[in-house]
Amino acid sequence: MTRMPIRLAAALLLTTGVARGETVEVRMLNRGEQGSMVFEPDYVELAPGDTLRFRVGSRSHNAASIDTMAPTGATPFKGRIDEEIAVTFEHAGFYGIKCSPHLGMGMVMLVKVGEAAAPDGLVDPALPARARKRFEDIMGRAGLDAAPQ
Ligand SMILES: [Cu+2]
Repeated sequence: MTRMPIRLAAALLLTTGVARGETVEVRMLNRGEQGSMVFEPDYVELAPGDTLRFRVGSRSHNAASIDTMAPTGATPFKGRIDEEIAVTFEHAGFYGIKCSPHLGMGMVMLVKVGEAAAPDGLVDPALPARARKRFEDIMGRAGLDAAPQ
């Protein structure tokens, strides 16, 4: 998994020609279709090697891994506030992503990479209530079983 500014990532792709996966853009927003403080889209299915590119839709957000919601071997990442990072996902499984300052307001998203079944207890019970609620909403919309605790 890589973590670098967009401009640098683009430059590397141009110079090395290693682009092999798809890139999906996610916007960090104060308000979106699913309410306030959201990633949009908040659920993405990727193939291993695909990249999420986080764009500033509204200011004062970031994108960071939730380290208790990632497959074994995944590399943690954390963008700075208003930093547009590109993250490539190599390991199949489910990844929780948060906005650090707005986790308590439920600003999270879920990523499925490759062929994977949502594990029991996917949603970390230690997360704030509004973050757990949004994960459950996402899983309901995505047709994934809500993980029983
Ligand atoms: Cu935020």
